[in-house]
Amino acid sequence: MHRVVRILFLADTHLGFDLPRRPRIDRRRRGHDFFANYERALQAARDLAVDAVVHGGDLFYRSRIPASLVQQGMLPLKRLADAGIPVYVVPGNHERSAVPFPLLAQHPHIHLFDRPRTYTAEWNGVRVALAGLPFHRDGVRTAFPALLDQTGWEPGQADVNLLCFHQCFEGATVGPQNYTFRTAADVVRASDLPAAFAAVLAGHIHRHQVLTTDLRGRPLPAPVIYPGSIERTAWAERGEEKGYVVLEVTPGGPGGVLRHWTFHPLPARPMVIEEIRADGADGPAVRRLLGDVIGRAAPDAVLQIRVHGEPRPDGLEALRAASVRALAPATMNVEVAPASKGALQASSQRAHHVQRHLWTSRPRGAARRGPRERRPAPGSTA
Ligand SMILES: [Mn+2]
Repeated sequence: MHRVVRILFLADTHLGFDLPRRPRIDRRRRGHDFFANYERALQAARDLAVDAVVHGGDLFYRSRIPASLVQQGMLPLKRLADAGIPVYVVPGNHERSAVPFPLLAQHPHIHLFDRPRTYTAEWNGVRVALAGLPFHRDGVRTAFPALLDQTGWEPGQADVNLLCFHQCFEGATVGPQNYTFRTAADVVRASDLPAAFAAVLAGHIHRHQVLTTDLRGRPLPAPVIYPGSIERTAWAERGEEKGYVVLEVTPGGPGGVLRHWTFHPLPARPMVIEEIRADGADGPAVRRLLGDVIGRAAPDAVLQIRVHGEPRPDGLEALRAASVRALAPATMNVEVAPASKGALQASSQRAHHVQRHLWTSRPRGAARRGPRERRPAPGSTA
């Protein structure tokens, strides 16, 4: 018998993102893309006949969600569990660290890290212990060693030890400028990671990455795997590939060995930022400029058009959201934003609304920062 365990690991699915029940305006909603990729990843778990699925948190896009959305999001997990593939779920910051849906906990094959705890299982003759904790909002940096103790994990408790959480880890990077998480209160220290784990399965950082060294370049006792989000949730993620990870662990060493991992990309819609110069432009001129950039973008793109300068009044009219959408294919998401403050009253209000809409799902904890750390644009972790 091959003493190998295969686990499909996904995180930050943000179900319900841009999926209003009663939309005020008729435009393409990105929420369906999130659901489609979620289903693709879980279907892969069945096709690959993995031994278990781990969800690294932020299953839903916020904590208060309609019951119908909970049902819709839970159904694919229940199908997996019904098929005999156990599912482990880490509550993320968008679940407020306590998943408000008792359905999850009721299924015998769905296991929730509703508090720091350790689940054990045996697959293919390999005893596996999965220690995990729900998202810890305040000062995880100092709290982490105690939280880890509270999981009840022990060296030698199984052939393979895995650790699951939804936190920033030292050295993780996000955003177009490769912002690096270092010493802030919400960043888990590399030196607090015990040696006896085969791998850390982490959610929260939306960029896929596997960390193998600390900030000084010293090897970590175990790789920290971020599968990243399954779709782009913010402009800061526009260059990132999206997907999930399949990993293979096997006995060996103090807590097992990560033998292999593979990143499986999912189709994510292209996000494009274009700039136009509209100073003094009238309606027809603005529509021409918009038509040019819209025509250049892929028909399924998520497009932001940044406008420089102050157009004439009818040019401003042409920049209203509904007018812009009318110029774009129905498959495209398009929004207009002012390139600078003070310009474009009408569209800047619209842009403000768009940003609030995009960023209301930002975790409260993300606002906390260390004294010397500057944060990237909101939404890049979340
Ligand atoms: Mn998230």
